[in-house]
Amino acid sequence: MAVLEKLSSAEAIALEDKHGAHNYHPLPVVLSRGEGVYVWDVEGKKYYDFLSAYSAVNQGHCHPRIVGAMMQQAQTLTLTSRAFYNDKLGVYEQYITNYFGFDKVLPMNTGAEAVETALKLCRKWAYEKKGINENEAQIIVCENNFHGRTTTIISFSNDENARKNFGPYTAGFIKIAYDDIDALEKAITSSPNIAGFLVEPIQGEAGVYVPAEGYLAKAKELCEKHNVLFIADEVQTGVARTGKLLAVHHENVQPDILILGKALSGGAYPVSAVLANDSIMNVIKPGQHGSTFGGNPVAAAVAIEALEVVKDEQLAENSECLGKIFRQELANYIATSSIATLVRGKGLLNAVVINDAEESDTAWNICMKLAENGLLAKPTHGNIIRFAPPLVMNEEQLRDCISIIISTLKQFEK
Ligand code: IF1
Repeated sequence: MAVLEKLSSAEAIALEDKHGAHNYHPLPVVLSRGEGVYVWDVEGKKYYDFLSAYSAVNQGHCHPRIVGAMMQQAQTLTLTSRAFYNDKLGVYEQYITNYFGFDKVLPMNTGAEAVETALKLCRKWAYEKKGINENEAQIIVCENNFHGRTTTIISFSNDENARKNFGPYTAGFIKIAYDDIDALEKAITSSPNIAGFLVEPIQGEAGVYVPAEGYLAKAKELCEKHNVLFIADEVQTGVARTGKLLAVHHENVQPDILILGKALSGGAYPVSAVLANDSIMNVIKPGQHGSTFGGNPVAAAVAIEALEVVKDEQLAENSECLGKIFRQELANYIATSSIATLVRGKGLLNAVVINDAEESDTAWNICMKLAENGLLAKPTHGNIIRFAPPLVMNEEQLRDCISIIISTLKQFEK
């Protein structure tokens, strides 16, 4: 078989099974093309994409402006490393810092790398600015967090699957309940060694858990009062996904450190970033942190275009508006449903809770049926389905999707 010959779904799956590490359990759908809110499998079946590569493809698949920027830069200069300057990075740095309102950015590639960067930045700030004794800084994190897959990040995960047998673990983290402001106050005041509070404004992997209104604003206030850095992981919630440019904007919060990834490139290229003001970012000096690919000219060109698209196409406003319709329509259905119990979320980051045990395979079976009916979504836990389409969807498409979702759920009513 020629390497580039067209494969059937079964052949593609068999190849991954035989030659790839088994670190994922995908739905058995093999995609070969994407455009806007749609993807097509190798047999030509068309689907609505309701995962958007975990919110990386907010701007829609293969957005022509983003692909255009990428192609143009790829033909001109792809990588210099940071050993030399390039003519795109500074332009991008100016653009993104103005866009999000920070003095400086540190460019990386993946979400996990950006989280690592934020943790290192926070620790260094704690020793050099806050005056914590070396090696004693503590960072507060939340139960059921998801921040990535590195050894340090999984050290403060409480997902056994993500953690077990990957030890020894990195020290220096205190875990508290999410959405519990009293727990945060207690932890912050428990020791003079608290350097930062790392939080997802909405917990994605935990099942699109939206904290109580006011939680983020109060958390920021507590951090300010005790000279602790408020670090927002907006890798998943950022870049218009929740109906605002950033999820923290729902509560008018400006984090001390902002972590972005995924949709920063519209899913075209791995681009992540850590943003902070000078008083924090300037603790990092030459040689103290970096990455071969971080801030490369393709990433810079792609990210500028991806952020421009978000503004020009008013994706935050669209996400806010369509999200309300989605939750309203689903809630109406759920009121009389025995299979679905709850819809929650913000903007176009939503989840439907299925009336079954967390360890059940009901959500998986529903997602298999949704795929059959032309809509791709993925369970998070056995009884929660995440619904996160590209933000370039229009109302007619959304209503079409809602009817697919409801008619599919109806097939599972007892
Ligand atoms: C996978 C979840 C989503 C993230 C937040 C950092 C990262 C992520 C808030 C790391 C990544 C991904 C990774 C993906 C599954 C996915 C995910 F279900 F696990 F939670 F999106 F919902 N911070 N989230 O959500 O970014 O290093 O991956 O670029 O396959 O592991 P990354």
